[in-house]
Amino acid sequence: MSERDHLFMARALKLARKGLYSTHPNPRVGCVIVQDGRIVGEGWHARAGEPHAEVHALRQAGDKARGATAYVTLEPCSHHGRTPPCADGLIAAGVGRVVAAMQDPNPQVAGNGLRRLAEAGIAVSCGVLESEARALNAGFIKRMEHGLPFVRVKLAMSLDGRTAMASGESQWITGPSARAEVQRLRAQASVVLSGADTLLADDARLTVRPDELGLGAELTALAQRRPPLRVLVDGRLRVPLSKAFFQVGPALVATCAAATARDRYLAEGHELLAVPGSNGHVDLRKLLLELAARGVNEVLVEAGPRLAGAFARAGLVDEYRIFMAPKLLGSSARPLLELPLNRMAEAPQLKILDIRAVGDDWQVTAVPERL
Ligand code: AOF
Ligand code: ZN
Repeated sequence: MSERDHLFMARALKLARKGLYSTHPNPRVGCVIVQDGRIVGEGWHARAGEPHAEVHALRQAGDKARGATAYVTLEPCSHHGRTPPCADGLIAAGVGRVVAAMQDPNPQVAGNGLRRLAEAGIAVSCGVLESEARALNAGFIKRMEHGLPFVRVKLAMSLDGRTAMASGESQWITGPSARAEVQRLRAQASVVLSGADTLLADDARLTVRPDELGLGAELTALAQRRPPLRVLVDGRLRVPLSKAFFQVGPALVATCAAATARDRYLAEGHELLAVPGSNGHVDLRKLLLELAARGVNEVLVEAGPRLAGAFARAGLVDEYRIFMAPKLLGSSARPLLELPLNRMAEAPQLKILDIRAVGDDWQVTAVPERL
């Protein structure tokens, strides 16, 4: 694979990233069509139900697609979903070569798109900038391969690892830049999830506020059309419907309390989902399986130490985003995670992938080491 392939695939990935806030349940995909070393068509997938990246790029390229090379960040589809197969579109346009970053993990495609192209006499290669492409669609891939969403846990802490005062007071540990970053994390998620403790303590709404996203007009408008579903884990139905969380839009409440309250939630525009559990605690894996079945790719957990700790203990966390503020909250403040451990050997091992400054705070991205 040539340097040129990398260059054009990098451009296709950049286009794909424009769909970060709007394509779910679909993956983010970008496409670049190149004739004689020049880009003649570009496209990206914006919303499920709307044309795929290849369609936009082919439209722009017109006749210049004949004999050209198409760079796509995901294997072109071969099935009739909400839209017709892109592999057929590429064949009809007469492209000479297709370069994909990765195979489509969707079992309806899974190699069939590339095979169909090859059978039509098109030169096909796959795997250019694959790890970048996989990172962009970690949620879609996890759902397709494991039937579970990608779970990202956001935590905010002081330099001494505390997350709230003993009273529960936690606003604000981090500064405005970190909070804007959290807004973008919410907007890119299919679900923003929290627990009863957090809602009762902070009166959190878990909404995306368009003016705080710091995105351009086009992406902000797209994000607004596809806000994440807000999910409350409330095993014992402790959070009253009068809370702000329930006033700002529809929500899903996962509970293991008797579902007799369903109509009361429904009347207010919310869904009550009965999930098995024990001792008033929802079985989080079962909840995630149900969310994935509904097309949820990425879940952002913004919860207190108990619920975040429960996700960690159940081995359900794919990534931590820990915002670290230049403050010391002291010894009576609350720890970041409720994770009772006695021996060093029991401590979960993480790998830090990235640390960056966000305003006056620092953002640490870490993933569990899977042994
Ligand atoms: C592509 N290019 O830009 C995207 C693809 O319901 P549909 O028709 O939108 O199909 C959705 C499926 O198509 C999705 O699950 C994934 O397998 C593939 N997405 N494929 O060739 C694109 N977004
Ligand atoms: Zn397609």
